[in-house]
Amino acid sequence: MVELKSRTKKTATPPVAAPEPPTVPPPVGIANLPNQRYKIVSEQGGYFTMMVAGESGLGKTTFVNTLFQTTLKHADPQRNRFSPLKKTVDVDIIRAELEEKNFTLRVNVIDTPGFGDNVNNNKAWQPLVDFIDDQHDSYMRQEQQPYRKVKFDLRVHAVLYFIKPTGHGLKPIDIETMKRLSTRANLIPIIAKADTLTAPELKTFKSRIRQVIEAQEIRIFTPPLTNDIKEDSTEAVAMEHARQLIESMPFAIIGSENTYDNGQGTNVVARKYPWGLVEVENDAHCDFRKLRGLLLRTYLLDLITNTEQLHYETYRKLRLEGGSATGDNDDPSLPVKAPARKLSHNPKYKEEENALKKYFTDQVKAEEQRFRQWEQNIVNERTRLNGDLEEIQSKVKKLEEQVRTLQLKKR
Ligand SMILES: Nc1nc2c(ncn2[C@@H]2O[C@H](COP(=O)(O)OP(=O)(O)O)[C@@H](O)[C@H]2O)c(=O)[nH]1
Ligand SMILES: [Mg+2]
Repeated sequence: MVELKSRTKKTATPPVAAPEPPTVPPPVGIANLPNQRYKIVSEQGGYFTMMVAGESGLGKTTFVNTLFQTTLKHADPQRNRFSPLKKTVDVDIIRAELEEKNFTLRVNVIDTPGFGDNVNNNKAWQPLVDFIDDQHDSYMRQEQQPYRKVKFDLRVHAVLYFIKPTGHGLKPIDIETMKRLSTRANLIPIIAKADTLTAPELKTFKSRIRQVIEAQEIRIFTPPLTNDIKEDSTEAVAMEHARQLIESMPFAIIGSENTYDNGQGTNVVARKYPWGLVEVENDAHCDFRKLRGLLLRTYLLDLITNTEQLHYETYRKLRLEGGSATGDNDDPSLPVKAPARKLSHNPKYKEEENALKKYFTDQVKAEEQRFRQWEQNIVNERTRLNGDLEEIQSKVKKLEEQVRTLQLKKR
């Protein structure tokens, strides 16, 4: 695993404390959270775990580096692999630490290189879903111990699903994967490499995706909206901010690890084209700032509480009841219900079972071969002994003959 400190503390514009544009009301920074909630988080260590998912080459790694304004490097590539899932999709765990005032937020990023790279992408979502389920399972087991001190908690608070900027629509694998992820974690779909689409294309693409998400009943994370609030109150401002965020979904994202002079003497994180710069932190160019604000600032606590109170509780209930919360066992998009079902349905176990079967057959074949060889050896030995016996018998005959001749001569 990689331990690193983001440059948050040192840079002039730290990712967590970056000023928001005038159009968006300034959201509450993580250090300014109401005391009680702040306490809850800090006592639990201020952990936030986020998963990035989607096809290779969509800019997931670049996005993570952009988010933490640093290049995350793996010291030892072997140790970064989450071994149980090695065979299909690798799972990299990257740790970062964000500091704001006296508050430290430890961020775990789960990267999933290799997703959807196979010729047959049927069930490509399985390793992602397994990872999320396994974390819930591990947490549940630790909680069931007599001393309920949870030492290891990698429950995923947010899954960023990267959608390819085709401009057409969602692929079946996107829909299937998002469906399954959304019943287990807070799903945030994003349009990758938004700079490859023109503004009108992006607009149409966004609305198409929204339609599919709605039609397929994919439950994406949305900032909570409450009615009955007084106008001009802080809540009203927050509601307006939430509404703006919801309207921008799915967020269009641009990632870059380079900075360029924007012509006004300021260095900005951007992608450079012959016709100009596409700025990551410019709301007119993409939704990067909105997403960062949602993740690490405004809705961080909602993502965490939602994970604990909705997704983890659902998982726990399903596992303990041995049936789904709705009483309907057949929805494949829901988390696994009972260990037996998981065993038989999980390709990981299927693979192990097949390997064991093969091992057993090979062993039996080898033993049979050994037995036949042994049998053959015995036959050979008997033939040899028989041959020897005949030889000895004929020698005896000859000797008897000689004895008789000698006796005759004697007379
Ligand atoms: N045009 C464009 N290219 C990007 C963007 N983000 C990343 N890339 C490029 O896409 C390629 C793949 O990026 P990478 O982060 O390795 O993708 P990953 O496989 O999803 O982790 C690299 O050449 C990046 O420079 C983006 O927002 N726009
Ligand atoms: Mg990558």
